Amino acid sequence: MNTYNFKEVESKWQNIWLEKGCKIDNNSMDSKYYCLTMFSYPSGDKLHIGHWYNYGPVDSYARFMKMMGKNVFQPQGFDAFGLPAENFAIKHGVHPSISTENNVSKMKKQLHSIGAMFDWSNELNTSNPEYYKWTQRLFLLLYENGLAYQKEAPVNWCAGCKTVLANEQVKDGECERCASKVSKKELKQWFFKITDYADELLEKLDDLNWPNKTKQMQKNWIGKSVGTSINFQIENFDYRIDIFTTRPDTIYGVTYIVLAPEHPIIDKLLNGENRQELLAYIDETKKKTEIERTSVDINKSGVFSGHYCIHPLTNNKIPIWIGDYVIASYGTGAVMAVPGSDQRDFEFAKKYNLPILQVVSKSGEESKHDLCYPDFGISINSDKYSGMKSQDVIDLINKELEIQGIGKATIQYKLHDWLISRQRYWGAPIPIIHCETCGSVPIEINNLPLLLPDNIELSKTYGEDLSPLAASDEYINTICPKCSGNAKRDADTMDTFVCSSWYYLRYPNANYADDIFDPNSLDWLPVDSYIGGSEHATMHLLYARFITKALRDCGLLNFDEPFKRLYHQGTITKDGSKMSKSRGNTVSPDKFIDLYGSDIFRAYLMFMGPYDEGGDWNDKGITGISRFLNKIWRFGNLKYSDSSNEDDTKVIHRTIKSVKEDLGKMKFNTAISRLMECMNYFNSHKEISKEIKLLFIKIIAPIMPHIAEELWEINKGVDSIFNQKYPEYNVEYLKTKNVTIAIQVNGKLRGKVDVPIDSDNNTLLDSAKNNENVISHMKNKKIIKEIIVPNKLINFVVK
Ligand code: ANZ
Ligand code: ZN
Repeated sequence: MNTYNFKEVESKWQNIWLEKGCKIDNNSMDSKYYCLTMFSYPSGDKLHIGHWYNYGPVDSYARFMKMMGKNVFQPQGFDAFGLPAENFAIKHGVHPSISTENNVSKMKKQLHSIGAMFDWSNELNTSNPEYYKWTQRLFLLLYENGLAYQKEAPVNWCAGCKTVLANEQVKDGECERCASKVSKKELKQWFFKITDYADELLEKLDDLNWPNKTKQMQKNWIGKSVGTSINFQIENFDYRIDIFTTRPDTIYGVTYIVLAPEHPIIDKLLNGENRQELLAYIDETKKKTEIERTSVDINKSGVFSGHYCIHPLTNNKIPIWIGDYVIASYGTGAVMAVPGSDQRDFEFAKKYNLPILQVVSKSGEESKHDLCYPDFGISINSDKYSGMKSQDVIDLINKELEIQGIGKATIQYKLHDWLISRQRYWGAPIPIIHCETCGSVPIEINNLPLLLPDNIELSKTYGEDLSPLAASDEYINTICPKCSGNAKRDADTMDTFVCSSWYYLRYPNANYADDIFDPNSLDWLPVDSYIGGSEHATMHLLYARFITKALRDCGLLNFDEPFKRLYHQGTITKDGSKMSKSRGNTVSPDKFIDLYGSDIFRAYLMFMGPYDEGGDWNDKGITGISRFLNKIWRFGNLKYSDSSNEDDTKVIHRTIKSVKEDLGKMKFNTAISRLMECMNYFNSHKEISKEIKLLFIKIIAPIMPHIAEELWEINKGVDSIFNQKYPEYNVEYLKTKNVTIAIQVNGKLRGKVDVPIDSDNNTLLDSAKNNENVISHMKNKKIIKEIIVPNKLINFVVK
């Protein structure tokens, strides 16, 4: 037997697989299985171990499903537009198209070394005009259907990246990427109307086979809140303030109104003598982040506006304040403050000496001290509602307000429309022309793609609200398609999350030239298993769900949800913190591939821990997997025995059963443990039956595909091992022999029990203690000692 030459064997099979193809098979659609890992992002560096951890084990799963008789489609591609790629290009002084191409080719080489069954004939690259042409088409579809619109909006502005960020990209008031402080700025921006789908996005979550935590995160992100909007008339002014409350039952406890500093009505209230003070205060709050403003432990601040409202039910005068704890973008940007029932209002009232009224209490009695009782209870000091359960009062108040025309039940969502325009270069240009006469005019499909010009100087600073594209006269100036007058192209590009919101629809026929995707390949959808990091729980996964629903309503799709089943692999950490380029703690897989080969590296990653937990990277254990592989090689080269031995058969069938169950649940680490036990059992064998040998090679094939394919060939298996059925186990061989155990109490035989051979002590004790005669002899006695002789006897010493 030769020693195993992984370099030769692995590259041999990688080339054969690539050539013979793992190409999509559009024939057996009944058993189709679309297995997708999240898009890879060629932002600069090569693949690190974290990427491998996504692609390697998932390929093992895909290979397993193939051997289970599924028609598996596993594509790959590159989410190649975006800020990190642009910044990388600027830093290295190359054009992003060139650096992206370099990065993609490096990544492809690495991906190739995984030896995965990717269908490269359907590769996608979002920065390719043949792809972004259809991203632009998607934009126009949404635009035509009223789901894309432009508006002036306060946006998160990152001075470091010189761009607008989505709310989701702001973490603790800082830019997720460069950690600069994020400030608010008014800019004209493009939005997708995801809020139209808020309810459906929420409701359909229940039907999805997704991790509960992720569903919960989406629920919180959508943030549905059932409440009431109420109109407060401003005294001596022809204006009304609309507030949103979830507790209309507390309306008799309103002692003041608070407006967000950004509230538009403030402008009209600013004519008093405290104008300067108000303006200064408003400026001050703009520097604070939303997190700072809403957090419970930060001191709330505010100023009195000098104006009053009239309470709609009591006609009392109540002061209007401006306060930083009210957020402009939620609800109506105004609240009715009930310091007796709301903690934030309570603190604010204490600080500024505003009255506190109790309108709900637990017992229905008023307490002697000022306090805040935030729960439901019995209404007090609430006119005709006093004495009722406060929860029941909600509907009654809503009715009264509605009859008077000053309020009604409404629903609010935390979810905002998706801001998709970016003042950056490396993205899909927005296919809109702005004409002074005709307004926004969409570019016709026949004129797509609207190409990104490549002669743009990127290292230059373009000023705060100027996209690099706006500086190019050649690009910006054009002719209006409607009136042929002079017009300007939109200068912004689309958020990369737009590119990745629909790519899974195009994969099954990635080269389709006639439309955004091939309607005849839609049988592949929805995706059967989608695997990727949990950091995408809200943005990408919510956007993709929205786009699927929007395209359905445009008549292009006939299903509601893109990803039937979602799985998050765990994260690989290094010394406790997440491996990522920005932290500079990435470990390159290349060295290990070079030293040990792809099979060992892949199996080692899978062996690190449960797949959904990940683990901390260290390479200490990799030699253990290396020894395991050598045992497999020795086993695969054993000479054949004439007949098979019964114990061998039993061991292999038990292994089939547990490994098959584990692989079906992506429990790779326990599957490998079983396989190791099995290999240890066979380690002293000098010969083995051909049947058992081939069975073992098939069981291990999804986990170590190269060595399995090689051993399959050496042992004259037909065709590729991956065209074989995954072995079935025979229940006959799973049965274990029984032995009879004698049960003694204080040394006298009191019973017998049959148990499976080699049962553990707990099983033995449990069955012994269930024997009636034994029970009667131990009645009212205390067990002092339990003596166990495995497979023979149990003796209870009692007193
Ligand atoms: C009176 C009240 C009394 C309130 C009470 C709560 C308890 P969720 O559940 O998150 O929707 N609120 C409304 N708009 C706000 C804004 N723009 N910024 C800050 N706070 C705002 O919260 C709704 C409640 O949060 C609303 O109900 C309002 O305070 C406050 F015992 O109104 B409540
Ligand atoms: Zn025009």
